[in-house]
Amino acid sequence: MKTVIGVIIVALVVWGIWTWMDRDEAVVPQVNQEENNSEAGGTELATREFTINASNFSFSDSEIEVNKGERVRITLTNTVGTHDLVVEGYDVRTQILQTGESETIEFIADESGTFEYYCSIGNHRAMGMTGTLTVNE
Ligand SMILES: [Cu+2]
Repeated sequence: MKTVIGVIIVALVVWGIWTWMDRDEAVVPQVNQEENNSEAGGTELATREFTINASNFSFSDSEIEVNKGERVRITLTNTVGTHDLVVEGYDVRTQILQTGESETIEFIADESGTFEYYCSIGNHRAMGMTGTLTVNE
């Protein structure tokens, strides 16, 4: 009889621990699932690619448009002169490129609105080396 009671007590203790651990675990996967979902959303970001040529004194594309949350990839190729590309309001810029050089910059368009991009060399901006990035809500 003592043995039976002993077995029951052990069984209850094991069940108690198992239940407690199970509850504890049940909370964690839910949190992980939410994190995974948002991560999955992150990897599903559409990427918008633009190839822009810079010359004296203009960009080949003066208007580019994306949707909010998309990844923007801009490849700037400098065909002649010394130029760069700065996206105002997004704190993104290429390095200063010499003739024949190119550089790709990438960022997430996480803010909607209209942003000017321009060449920051000398007075190039004033001479018309500008463009508009539109990020639709
Ligand atoms: Cu320039």
